[in-house]
Parts: sequence; structure tokens; C-alpha cells
Amino acid sequence: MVDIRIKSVTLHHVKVPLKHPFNTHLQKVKERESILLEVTDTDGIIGVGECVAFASPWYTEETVDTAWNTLEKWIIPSMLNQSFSHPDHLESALNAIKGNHMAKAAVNHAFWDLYTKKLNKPLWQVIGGIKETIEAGVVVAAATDFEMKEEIDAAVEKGYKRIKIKISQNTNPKDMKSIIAKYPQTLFFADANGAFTESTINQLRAFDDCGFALIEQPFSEQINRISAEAQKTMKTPFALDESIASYEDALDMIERKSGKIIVMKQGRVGGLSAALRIHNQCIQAEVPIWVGGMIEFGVSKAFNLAFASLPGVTFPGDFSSSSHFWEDDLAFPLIDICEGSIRLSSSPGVGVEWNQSIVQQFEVRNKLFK
Ligand code: OSB
Ligand code: MG
Repeated sequence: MVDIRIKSVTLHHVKVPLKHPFNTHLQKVKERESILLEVTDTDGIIGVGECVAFASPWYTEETVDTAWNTLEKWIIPSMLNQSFSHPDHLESALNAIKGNHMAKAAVNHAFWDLYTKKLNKPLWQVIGGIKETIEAGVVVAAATDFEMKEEIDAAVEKGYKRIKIKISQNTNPKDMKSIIAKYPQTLFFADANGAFTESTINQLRAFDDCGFALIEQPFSEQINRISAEAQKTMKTPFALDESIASYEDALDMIERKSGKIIVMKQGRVGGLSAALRIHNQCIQAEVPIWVGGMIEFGVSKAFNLAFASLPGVTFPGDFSSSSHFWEDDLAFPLIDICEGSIRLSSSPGVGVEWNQSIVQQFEVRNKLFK
């Protein structure tokens, strides 16, 4: 049994330009602001984490500033100089703090890394992973139809087995159908980020025979009731992203049938501990999971990859190479795609570290708590 006493926590606020703007109907992301974490125990072992909240509240309510504030005022004081024998115990200690899932997930991750380093085992093995290679998938979020077609051609060329296309009410389903027909070997997902409403269900239905393997988050998370109604009338399964912020939300989706597949983002549900509970529930209910991305750096991606090795994860996730978004990733080793797949690390812990010199280049502020 390990007993981990937390000695210090360091936060780094960074701002890094994306190679190309990431366009959704909600937001154009040109640079990524994030909070990077290091949690050090009394033996000097360091666990790493990454908070995936964005600079503005376009995807969830949390932002970099709200997460920093919650970490500084509430989360870090609840863990400093405390001992925990398992990441789930740290999670329980934070139950008195409501919401703030992305801030909590970042410390939950850092503690899982520390914990599995102490066990001297790769994280993915400790959580029950069964796959050593993970299928790569990429997201096309282009500004124009022309760019979208170019990016899809390039993604197929690079060997991605799955391509996710951002759609909205302005997307033409006929165009989608012809693009998908061009690449019968590639799996296509659509992600609407909640673009459809009760009054535009018919526009959504027009995507039903495009050949998409699934449609991600057709409606906003406020109208899961409408999602359930629409799902009854469409053959393409819905995969819910924004709607799943907790274990209870996953149960709700399964019961209501507002979707048939879960998109796992550990930051959105509060961390790996919470994500594992949802995974076990999905195995029981025979509901497939896949792992969504957040335009992240290598640390968050490594936690996603470890999760993707679990038996309940049955569709390829948002796993592009480090060079897809970044000129220089802030973490190492970098993610490489080899024949459409990514090999998991055999190092203890999550298997990646912050690249301190690159972090320094992009740092806006930092703070050490001890
Ligand atoms: O809706 O899945 C989403 C990125 C940021 C915020 C929300 C989403 C996304 C993506 C995945 O589509 C991008 C990636 O590969 O990291
Ligand atoms: Mg999504």
C-alpha cells in the first residue's frame, strides 16, 4: 500500500498559438491557453496534469481564470500536506467543492501519474487497459468547404483511420455524402457541437444517409429530451459529448436513449477516477465509448490514450499526432502515428513529462504552492 503525502503544487499558465485555426460554429480557436500542473510528494516524485478549460466559456462554463482561482483558493489548500493512498481518496477529499470538473481533473490526473510512478507501473496497465496500440483519428475543423476537402484528403494520405468533421446548420449534407463515398475505407464521424434545435430537427435528419458512423452532440446539453426524440427517428447513432458531465448524466443518456454512445473527456467529468466509474457502467449497459479531444498538449493526450486502452472503448478517438496542432508540443515524448496507430508508453506513470524549456517560452504566469 502506498501513502502519498503532497508537498507542493506548481501551476503554469501558458498561451500557445495553434498551427491552423480550429473552427466550430461556436468558436474559432487560434491559440490555446491552458494550466499545466506538477504535484510533488515528500519523496520528491512528480506527477503531471493539464487543465483543459479554455480561455473563454464557449465549450463549458469553466475557463482558465476560473480554474486557476479554484485551484489556488480551494483545491490546492485541500491537498497540500495531506496524505492519500489512492487517487479516488483525493477525489473524495474534494467533494466539498462543487463543480469545477476541469480544475479537479487536472489534480486527479497528476495524482494518478504520481501514484502509478510509485507502483512503478504504466498507468494504462494499472487501470485495466488491454490494448497496447490505439487507433488514431483526426478532427477537420476548417473555415471553408475547399479547405475541408483538402484537409480530408491530407488526413487520408497520413493514414488516419477515422476522420471527424465539424458540422452545423450551414453544412450541406450532399457534400458530406460525396466526400464519405470517396473514401470507403475511412470511418467518418460528424460533430455538431449542439448546432441543431427543436425547430431544425429536419435539417439534422438530412445527415442520416450520408454514411456517418455517428453524429456527436447534435443538440445542446440543455435539450437531451429533444435528442431522445430525434434519436428514435434516425438510424445514425448519436454520441454525446457536452451532455455527459457526470456519472449521473451517463445513466440519464442510457435510460432516456438520448444517445447510444458516450464521448469520454476526462476533464469534463472531473478526472480519471470519475471516467473509470462511467466506463464500468457502460460495460454493464453495453454502451460503447470513444475518447474525445480538447486541443490538448501531450500530458492530457497521454491520459486520453491510457483510457482508450480500456475494453469498453470501441471506436477510434480524437488522437492526432503532436504535430497536428503544435509546432512544438509542451510535453515529451511526442505522439507519433505509425500505420494509423499510436503505441502506448511502457514507462511507469502516464509516460510523459512537461518539456520545461518549451513551457517557459509560452508561460504567462506561474505559481508554487507549498
Ligand atoms: O467538441 O469535441 C469537441 C476540441 C475542443 C473543444 C471541443 C471539441 C474539440 C474537438 C477535438 O473536436 C479536437 C482534438 O482532436 O483535440
Ligand atoms: Mg464534440
